[in-house]
Amino acid sequence: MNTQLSNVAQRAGLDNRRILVVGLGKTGLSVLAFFRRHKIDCELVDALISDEKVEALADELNDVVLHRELNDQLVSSFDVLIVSPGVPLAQPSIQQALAAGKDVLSDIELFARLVEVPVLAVTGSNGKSTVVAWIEKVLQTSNVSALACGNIGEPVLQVLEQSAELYVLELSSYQLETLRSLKPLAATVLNVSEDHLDRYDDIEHYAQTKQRVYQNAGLIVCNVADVRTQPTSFSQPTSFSATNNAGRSANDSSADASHGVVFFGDKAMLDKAGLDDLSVSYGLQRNSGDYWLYRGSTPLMRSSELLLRGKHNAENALAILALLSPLQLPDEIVLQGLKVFEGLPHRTQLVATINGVRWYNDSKGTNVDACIKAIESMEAPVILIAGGLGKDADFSLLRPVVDATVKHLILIGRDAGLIEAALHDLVNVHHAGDMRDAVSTAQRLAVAGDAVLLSPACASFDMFASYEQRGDHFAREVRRLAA
Ligand code: UMA
Repeated sequence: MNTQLSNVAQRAGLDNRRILVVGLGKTGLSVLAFFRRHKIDCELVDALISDEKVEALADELNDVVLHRELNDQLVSSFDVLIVSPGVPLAQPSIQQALAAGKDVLSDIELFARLVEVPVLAVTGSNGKSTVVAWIEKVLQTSNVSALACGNIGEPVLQVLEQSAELYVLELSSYQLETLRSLKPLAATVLNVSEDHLDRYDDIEHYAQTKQRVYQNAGLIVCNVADVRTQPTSFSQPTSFSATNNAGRSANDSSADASHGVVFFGDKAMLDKAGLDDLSVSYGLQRNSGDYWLYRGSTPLMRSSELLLRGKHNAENALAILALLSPLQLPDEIVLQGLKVFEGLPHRTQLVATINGVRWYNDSKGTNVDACIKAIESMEAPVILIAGGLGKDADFSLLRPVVDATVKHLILIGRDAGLIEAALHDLVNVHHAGDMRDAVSTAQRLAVAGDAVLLSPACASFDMFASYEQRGDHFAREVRRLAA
């Protein structure tokens, strides 16, 4: 066992506390395994778990009490609730626990209390997994042993005991709701667009939750074009001193005093705001036909040297340069790392080209903004497959890009009717019962030169276990066409 992790219960504030782990998905199971390793007792509750899953987990659960209903009586017998991100805090029994002054927290908060190496923290509505995996790649190219974790699919308590010089942590708004103790070396909200409005009062409430990532951050990295990413507690950007922040440990208590704010985005917009006079910024500017990435007024590289397409990915690369700046790595190594990242599966991933039609899997396009970005990055007429659980989104935001680029819209899932209502006057709408039906409809409609894009603008859980499973089904059906 890592000696730094001895006395874990005490350091995590769990000593002699009665602990209830709420939710038994990836997060809950990782908490249980971590507690076993450290001999910390807990009980579990999962109100939605199936009997089949309980049976499949028999080994993991053998000596632990699993409750199947979360109610006030159960909650009253515990001091601490460790709640999985997908379990809404608005549930009455959790509200009751909060009102009673119980410690309601996440696995991320436990990680934050225990981690002893620097953390880079990334949130945003779109692009956060790409940015986190990209940073991990850049650091590995630079011989820094970095591990990506969090919402990207790697529960934090699962990686905490692996040896790493630095963690690159992806945080969802759900994971930020109860987070207090994280002191990231640098943190960003990449962008804020409508998502998860079934869980928040409105987009401002969602943006405020995202901004919790900035509390205690050594360096704040925000988007010049998106005011909701800019820290509300800072009216002006303050000057950034890389030296003040470099090498700071994750739990350095001087963090509060040394906030720096750095902006990234369109260079003309940065120049207009005079931001270079106040701090170094990271800009994108078109020079003789190609976009260039800049630090302040220094050109660094062409965006065409990146393997990832689209202006939004060039902006992601700028955010990465800013987030890595406290580490003071040599430019040539960082730029080389940026150039070799190939992207993640299910993000505008080319699955196949069949008879001149390109088929793209963007199953990770689980909200309207991600779907817009995916359509914008296509250079051909698009046949769009969309639909699923709409999370109360405003699908009319798709109108300009659908009008400009989409020639057929194939709808699946529970909220197909809502999307149809928002777009039916602009585009030919078709309905499909399942993914196989959607793919064969697309094949019937597509001609050489078209792009068929699965970018649902919705969550997947009405038809699939996850966006990955949805993307895998799509890719399998497409490959069947090619066979
Ligand atoms: N459950 C209840 N009561 C409820 C809701 C759920 O008991 O009211 C139970 C379910 O029966 C299930 C368990 O809770 O057994 C599921 O917990 P969970 O939804 O928190 O899922 P995990 O498997 O723990 O995965 C979570 C994240 N999921 C969500 O936030 C919904 C994963 O992000 C993350 O990768 C993982 O922790 C590790 O950190 C996925 C996601 O969809 C990718 N994230 C959303 C997004 O990116 O938009 C936020």
